Amino acid sequence: MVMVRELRKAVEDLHFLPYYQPQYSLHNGNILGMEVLVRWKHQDRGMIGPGEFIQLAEETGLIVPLGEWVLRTACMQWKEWRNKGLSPGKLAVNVSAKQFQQNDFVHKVESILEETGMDSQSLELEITESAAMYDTDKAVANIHALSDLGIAISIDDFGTGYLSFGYLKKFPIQKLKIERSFVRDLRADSDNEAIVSTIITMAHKLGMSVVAEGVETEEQAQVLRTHRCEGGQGYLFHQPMPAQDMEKLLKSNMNNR
Ligand code: G
Ligand code: G
Ligand code: MN
Ligand code: NA
Repeated sequence: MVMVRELRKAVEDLHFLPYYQPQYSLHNGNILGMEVLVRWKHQDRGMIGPGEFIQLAEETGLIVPLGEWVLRTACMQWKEWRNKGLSPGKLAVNVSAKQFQQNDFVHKVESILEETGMDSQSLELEITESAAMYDTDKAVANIHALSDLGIAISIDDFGTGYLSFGYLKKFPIQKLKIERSFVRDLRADSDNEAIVSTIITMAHKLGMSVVAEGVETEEQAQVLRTHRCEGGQGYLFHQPMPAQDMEKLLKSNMNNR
C-alpha cells in the first residue's frame, strides 16, 4: 500500500496546503466567510485534491493529525488577516467523523483557539450528517460543548444522509449547507427547486441559516435568492484559492466599500 505510506509521510512532513473558498451573501454580495479545503502538495504529482485522499486519511486515522493541522493553520491565518485589519468573516473548517469521535476533540479545539487567538464566535465546524449520527450521545455532548465555547456547527452536504428531523431539533446547529447535487440542475419549477425550497423553509423555521454549495450560475443564485437562502459558495463567485489570493480578495473587498 504505497499510498498509505506516502500519505503517512506527507502528514508527518506537513506536505499540505490550505485553500480557501469564500461564501457570499446572496442578498448583498458581501463575503460572509470562507471554507478551508485542504490540498496535498505532492512532490511528483503536484496538487492533489481532498477527494483523492480524505477517505484514506479517515480509514487510517491520519485525518486526526491532519485535521488538527488544518484547523490550527487556518485559525493562525484568520488571526493574521484580522491583525492586518481585514475582515475574513466566519472561518468554516471540515471535521470528519473520526475526529469528532476523539474523546479529547473539544479540548483540542479549545487549546487551538487559545494558542492562535482565533475568535471562537467566528469559527464554524462543518460536520457531515453521518458524523452527527455516529455514536449519537457523544456527538450531542460534543456539539453542546463546542456550542458553549461559542463555536457554530453546520451540517455539510445536507440532504444526502439520514439525519432525522428529531436530531436537527435536538442539536444546537446554526447552519445547513445544501449539497452540490441539489444545486446543479436548479431551475425554477424543477424537482431540485422543490427540494431546496423545502430545506430552506425547514432550516429557517428551526432557526438555522442556509448556504448552498456548488453555485455555478446566476440562474441558480436567483432561484436560491427567491427562497431566501442566505449564502452561496461556488464557481460563480470563486474557486478555492491559496491564502495569498484570498488575502488579495479580502483587500479589494475592503477598498470597494
Ligand atoms: O476541494 P474538494 O471539493 O475536492 O473537497 C472534497 C471534499 O473533501 C469536500 O467534501 C470536503 O468536505 C472534504 N475536505 C476538504 N478539506 C477537508 C479537511 O480539511 N478535512 C476534512 N475532514 N474534509 C475535508
Ligand atoms: O465540504 P465539501 O465537500 O462540500 O467541499 C466543497 C467542495 O466542492 C470542494 O472540494 C470544492 O473544490 C468543490 N466546489 C466548490 N465550488 C464548486 C462548484 O461551484 N462546482 C463544483 N462542481 N464543485 C465545487
Ligand atoms: Mn464542507
Ligand atoms: Na459539502
